[in-house]
Amino acid sequence: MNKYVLYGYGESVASNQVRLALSEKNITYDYNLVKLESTGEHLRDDYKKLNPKTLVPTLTVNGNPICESLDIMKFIDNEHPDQGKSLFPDESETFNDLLDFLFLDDSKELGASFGSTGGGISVPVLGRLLCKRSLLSVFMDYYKNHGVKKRKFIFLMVRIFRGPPPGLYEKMMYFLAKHLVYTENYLNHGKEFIYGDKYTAADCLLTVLLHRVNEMRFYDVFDGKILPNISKYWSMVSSRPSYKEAIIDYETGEWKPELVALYGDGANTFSGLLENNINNILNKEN
Ligand SMILES: N[C@@H](CCC(=O)N[C@@H](CS)C(=O)NCC(=O)O)C(=O)O
Repeated sequence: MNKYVLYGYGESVASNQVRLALSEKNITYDYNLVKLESTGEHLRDDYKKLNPKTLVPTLTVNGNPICESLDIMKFIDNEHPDQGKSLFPDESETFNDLLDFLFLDDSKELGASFGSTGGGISVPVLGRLLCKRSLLSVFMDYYKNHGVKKRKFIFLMVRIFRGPPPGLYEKMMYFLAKHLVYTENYLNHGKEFIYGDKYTAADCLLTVLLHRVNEMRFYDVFDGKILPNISKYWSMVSSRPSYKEAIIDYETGEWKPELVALYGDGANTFSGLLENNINNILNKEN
């Protein structure tokens, strides 16, 4: 029997997606928390040996690392075809395009797909967590050790501006609106899950992205008024036992106080802009 150890962070999109897949497949594993912006544990040599890009998650299988979240999910699905949900039902272009849209591809620009927008809308919190460290130590650590070249610069900017650099969040509100409307239209198929009648890896990816939208307090997205399909889908996926087991139960507690510091007990201050963008896109379509 394989021994699985997952290295991840609670409030990480890609880690949540893998934990959700493991939960839906009923796979047990040991877990190692790797802290990100607040301490930079992922940039240390011992972790970099496992994951040269210095990203989470990593799954080790009998000591051998697999780094990319989608590769981890595919490996698990292949190893355990008869256990839990079958996450990769086919290899069609339609399914792969959907995964591409939802996957956090670190080679894509922030906002280019729904997956990379999940990172983009998190920047206010990431900025506050980075500010737990001095500018100099963030600069040295990211510059010297980060395994993805363009992220060295992005994180440094986010530390300097203590959050999104000017204009970035406005841009993210446009991209997020666009990807939400695309998802809403996709769900017009009227089926229960995003790829049809069966739960798949695409649901693992989408559930986590919607969780991030909710966590960043864009509550209007879920109230059923502007995006009714997404609202219905969200109620269903967030009621699955895997949602609590893989996402809520793994929260580190680092994000909640930062969200309170940013927004008190209210909605994201950019919610109005997001809603305007969604309405503009919907109006153009009609
Ligand atoms: N394509 C990668 C992306 C992983 C990724 O971007 N992970 C983020 C957390 S969601 C991370 O490690 N961020 C820390 C950093 O870039 O310093 C995957 O899907 O595994």
